[in-house]
Amino acid sequence: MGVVSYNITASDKETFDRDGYWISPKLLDDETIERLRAAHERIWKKDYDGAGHALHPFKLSDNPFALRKFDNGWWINDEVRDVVTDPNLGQMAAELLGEDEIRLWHDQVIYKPGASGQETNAGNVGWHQDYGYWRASSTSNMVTVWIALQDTDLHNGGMMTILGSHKWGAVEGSDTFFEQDMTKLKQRFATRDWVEEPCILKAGQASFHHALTFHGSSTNYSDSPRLSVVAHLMPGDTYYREGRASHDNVRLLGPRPQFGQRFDNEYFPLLYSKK
Ligand SMILES: O=C(O)CCC(=O)C(=O)O
Repeated sequence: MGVVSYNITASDKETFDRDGYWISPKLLDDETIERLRAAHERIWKKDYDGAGHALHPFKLSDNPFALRKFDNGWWINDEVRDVVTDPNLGQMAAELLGEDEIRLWHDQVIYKPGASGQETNAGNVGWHQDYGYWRASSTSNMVTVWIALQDTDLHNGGMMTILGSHKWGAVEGSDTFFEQDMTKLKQRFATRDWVEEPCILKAGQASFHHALTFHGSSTNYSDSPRLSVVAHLMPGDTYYREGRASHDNVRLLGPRPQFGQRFDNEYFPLLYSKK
């Protein structure tokens, strides 16, 4: 149960630093994968654990092919919480980012319906940089862990990353997750070498991508939904930075957030500390 322990090698870190992403070995056992798949079903039925609430209440779209996304699943689901706060995930993130401490920024539970061969872009995730949304955070040295709950490739709408794009810095207007015209976005952002790399994962494997790495995904042509659980992780001393676009997480600092205030309260659990 939980995330297996894995020590990042020098070669893994070299890959992450060079390419902006790294594919892990299988991190979840089959039982945990099944529990998370069941957790998905419960979440979409609004069967929540505890007496908690969502930061953004989820509403099912009328379009059956629309992407479903639930932020902060760990607030309302025990299985998601166990995985996205797992110390082993934190340790891998710390070693890849070269940080001593890792906290959870937030998670996402993502469901991309199968379109059974139909052409639809309703499940697309537009080319974007995660840091395009996270500029209220003091550092871009953050990482996203995208955990597959089934074998995932381009046929079922798997993610693609743009090789080495984490070296491009924070690109203006890169908060384009919800724009679904991939061609248009490519025309906008492909001002340098644009090499699309598919993240091909077996169930239980994860891709770790840097917060500045461009990524996105297209249609799930298969007959089954593509399920994932995603942890966005940050260094332990990340704080609220002045003069940057806001993010809903800033609300979690309290009614009067201060520039310089660390994201270190109970909404941002510490996963790992080397000290
Ligand atoms: O699920 C996808 O296809 C993309 C998710 C994403 O953008 C992310 O996890 O940062």
